[in-house]
Amino acid sequence: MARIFIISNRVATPQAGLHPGGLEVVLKATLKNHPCVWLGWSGEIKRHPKTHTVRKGDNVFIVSDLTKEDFEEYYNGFANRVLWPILHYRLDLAEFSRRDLTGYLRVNDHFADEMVKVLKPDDIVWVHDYHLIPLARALRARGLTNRIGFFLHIPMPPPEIITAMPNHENLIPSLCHYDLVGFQTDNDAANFARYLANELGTPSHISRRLGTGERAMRLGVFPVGIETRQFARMARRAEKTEMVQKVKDSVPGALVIGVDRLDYTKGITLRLEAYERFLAANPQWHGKVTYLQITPKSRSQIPEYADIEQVVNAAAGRINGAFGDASWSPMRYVNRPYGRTALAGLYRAARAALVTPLRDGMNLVAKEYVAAQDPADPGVLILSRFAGAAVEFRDGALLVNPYDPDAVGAAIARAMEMPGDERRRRHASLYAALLKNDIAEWGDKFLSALVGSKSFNLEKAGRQSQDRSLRH
Ligand code: ADQ
Repeated sequence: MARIFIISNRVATPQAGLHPGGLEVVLKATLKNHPCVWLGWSGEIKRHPKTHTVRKGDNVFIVSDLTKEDFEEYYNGFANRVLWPILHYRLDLAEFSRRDLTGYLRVNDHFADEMVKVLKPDDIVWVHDYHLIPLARALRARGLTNRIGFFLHIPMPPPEIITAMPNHENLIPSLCHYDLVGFQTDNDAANFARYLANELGTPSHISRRLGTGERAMRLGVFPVGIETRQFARMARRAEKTEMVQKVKDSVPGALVIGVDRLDYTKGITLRLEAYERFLAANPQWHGKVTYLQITPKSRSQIPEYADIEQVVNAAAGRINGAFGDASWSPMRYVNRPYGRTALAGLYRAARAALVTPLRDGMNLVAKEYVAAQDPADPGVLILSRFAGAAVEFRDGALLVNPYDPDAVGAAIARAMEMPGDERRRRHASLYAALLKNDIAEWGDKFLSALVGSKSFNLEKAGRQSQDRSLRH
């Protein structure tokens, strides 16, 4: 029987799970509704790497250890110090080395070798994210003719930025070995289409099939959503928990919340500056508002991440020192991860959320905040116009330019003073957008586009895929 073969850098194995906001949630419906194989890195660094397999129900999880060299070059190096900054429009932070690129290609080859051992001719392959851009090329080089789709969770910048990456001409066109390449927004897809038009001379109309030798690749837009109703239910329950009540009781007046991984793309430093401007311009709010920033550390071995940790720490201290008094701290800054339920309850308790990334593929925090609100007394979402979520939330959120702390500060003041009617109207529009694009259908939307049919039927798709592989 045909299976969905998922490959991503990390795998949410039944024992380990993954970060609660990660791919596990995004792929939950796919894993539940279809037999799947999920392959990727185990998260372990070993001198003698091994591959382990775990089964649960109809699903198989295959994880492979990496060597220290693989980890440094593929993960810390090329993926996180070249692709991550460049795809987030930060050429200034990219540190390219040929050695890291070689390591990146080597690990992609390794995953392709592991896949070849277990892949069946009728499997539908679904590759996730920037760690695995050249994987389809590696699989095709090994003779595989399965349908292979790729989804990029992070932004695709304009060609003027991508072409500044050394060796882009070897790496980026390798996406043409996929049958379908999916993006979060029209803008990302259009940027890639323009890259192909400029660099390879292929037609740039997004929906057109792009002939690349023997294969035809299609582009598509599949904005990631959340499990809206489940998250709303969770928030209602969480509101009553002791932890959330304690936080509410300890805050004089309104709570403003920010939840992000500690990453320079999330705009935390400029956001703190905006809060500072809000406090300076609005003394009437002193003692009546508390900003809670929840920010677990990530990728701490990379210097840019260690730097931002220091800058944010210092800014939080500065704000409390300058504006606080013995009975009120204007901000609380915590560095630990919270469970999903606790986060849902805290979102619901907050009068406003500050989601101001400098660039973000989608941003699920914005969506979770909206789902968690009480429709009768909802909070206000202050959202960067540079988050993918701004496309769906254009009407209901206060859209801001995260590079303009005065404007973001003014948006905080507006959110604090917004009348109930306007808050309810905005929230209804945001919630309707969430319901329209629930994550439960996301996987099947992508997979039906990959197999070229209106709805997704694995058995039929498997047969088509096998016929195709026999023809080759
Ligand atoms: P991320 O960059 O990780 O994802 P985001 O979409 O905001 O960003 O998802 C973060 C998830 O982590 C959310 O579900 C959030 O609840 C959770 N989280 C954040 N801080 C947390 C904390 N302190 N404790 C517990 N959980 C926390 C990438 C792209 C995004 C894209 C997603 C999905 O960068 O743009 O939206 O993939 O495609």
